[in-house]
Amino acid sequence: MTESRGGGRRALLGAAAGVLAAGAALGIGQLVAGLTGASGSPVVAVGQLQIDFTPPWLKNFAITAFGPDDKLVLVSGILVVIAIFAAVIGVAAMRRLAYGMTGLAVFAAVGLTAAATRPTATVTSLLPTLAAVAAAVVVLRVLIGRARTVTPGISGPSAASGPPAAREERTLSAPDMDQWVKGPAEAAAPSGGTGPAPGAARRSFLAASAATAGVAAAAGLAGRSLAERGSVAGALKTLRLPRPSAPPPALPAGTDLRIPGLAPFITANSDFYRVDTALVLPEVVPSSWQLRIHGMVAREITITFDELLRRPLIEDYVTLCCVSNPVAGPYIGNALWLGASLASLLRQAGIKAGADQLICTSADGFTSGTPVQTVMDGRDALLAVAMNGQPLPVAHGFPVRMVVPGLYGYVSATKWVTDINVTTFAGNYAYWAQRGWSQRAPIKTESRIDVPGGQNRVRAGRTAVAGVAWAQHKGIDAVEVRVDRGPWHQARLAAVPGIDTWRQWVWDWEATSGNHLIEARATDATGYTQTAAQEPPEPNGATGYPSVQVSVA
Ligand SMILES: Nc1nc2c(c(=O)[nH]1)N[C@H]1C(S)=C(S)[C@@H](COP(=O)(O)O)O[C@H]1N2
Ligand SMILES: [Mo]
Repeated sequence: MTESRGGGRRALLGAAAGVLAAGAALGIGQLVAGLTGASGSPVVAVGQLQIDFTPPWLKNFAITAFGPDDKLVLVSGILVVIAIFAAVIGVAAMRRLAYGMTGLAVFAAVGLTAAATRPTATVTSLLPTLAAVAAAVVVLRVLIGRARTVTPGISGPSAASGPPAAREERTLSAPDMDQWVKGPAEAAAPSGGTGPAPGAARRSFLAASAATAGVAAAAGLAGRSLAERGSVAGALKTLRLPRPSAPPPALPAGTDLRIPGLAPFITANSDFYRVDTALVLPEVVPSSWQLRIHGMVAREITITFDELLRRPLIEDYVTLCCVSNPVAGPYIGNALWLGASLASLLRQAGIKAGADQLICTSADGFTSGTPVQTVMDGRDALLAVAMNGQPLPVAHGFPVRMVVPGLYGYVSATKWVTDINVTTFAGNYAYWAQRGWSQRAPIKTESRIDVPGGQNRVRAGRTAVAGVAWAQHKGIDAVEVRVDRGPWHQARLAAVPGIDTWRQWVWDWEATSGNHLIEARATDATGYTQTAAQEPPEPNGATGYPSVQVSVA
């Protein structure tokens, strides 16, 4: 009994030493990331690696299950895994320091691989992980050394089987200084000297632990604030946006039916959905931003932010939509975008015959593959610099992103865009196309029922059924609603400024008591009616009628 309690205490101290070593690693890693401007701490690198290699079904699950919190869930998950692994390393190190060091080497290998395989990796990207592992090595050595003076029976499994008195003696025999010099594994062997009394040993372990935790936290916080220094926040505040050379289409009266619960016609920037692979938002200051257009062009072009702003700017309402949006899902939003014409810039570069795809790369290495023909056909394909009259929020691509009406975001809406390679679809796959999604993905004609929503408890009598419908760059011509698979009824459509936005609709329902199924379907201006066939988001967008189940009292 005494033995198992001693073993339990040894394991506990080892685990604590391991977790503290990991904490020191994360803190120091963050600090070095902040100092060197490496794109992120080891945790970020590992998280990013995980995002890039997540199979599409899992990515969909994460988006559906955790929504906007998916990144928080990922980071928390990584931290939990690290803590467990670190505790195991600590316990192993109590038996033999070499076991612990081997565990740290595995940590180092994972961290370095993650950092080195980022598309934006340079040699400095490895520094945070290297510093983190060095910190972990030092902390583990020191803490394990002290932990062993606290607990008896430290020199391997056989030690625990000795009589209590013998073990006590070994504990007392490890001089504290030796551990710094030789390392705990060797120092722990009985040497016949006198060691600290148990109380002093415990205090020494606690003091070292507290110091480690303090240094780790301070380093982590300092790293965070260093990373934010020279951030885009200042640039965002001082940026003055030019006025559009052509004003946006006048917003006709009645674009917004103002029905409680119905998505407003314009989505506020703060409410706009966000989907991207960036665990840490790229911070691109306008003064360093450049866009290079190259590949199958007559003249390569590199344009600065100031030069972009001097071009004629267009302002237009465009509804963006994510291919991962499930039927009736939230990954869609409508904004007023201000930007330069992408087509005019490409005409200046001179697209060579045979080119049919733009591979557009962001500052963080994401790529989208956009059809040349779509960008050039006269629609407002923009290099956007503003959203709803404000400079682009960092999360939405500051300082410049692409917006192409009619295409899902992953094939058109590259945020933080810095490079456009004019090329072909044949043999060239962008980020999501490499992961099994379609190379070409026009937005499908779809609709959503917003009202009734919530608990879907409705009073008998006249009730508004309302929602939005979209078929970007085709336009919505009709929305129909049916109850309990009965006949279709025409909904009333709200006004729209053009064909590139979603359109609100409402139908007045004489609700009768009981449970009812309400469904909707949209018809676009080409005469196509959205299909009832249910398809999942992958590989090119979900289909099926949106529906709500209501109980009428
Ligand atoms: N750099 C970058 N741009 C990106 C993405 C990304 O992961 N990285 N995701 C795309 C996808 S899938 C969508 S749906 C839109 C979403 O734009 P939003 O976050 O501004 O709503 O951005 C697109 N642009
Ligand atoms: Mo998307």
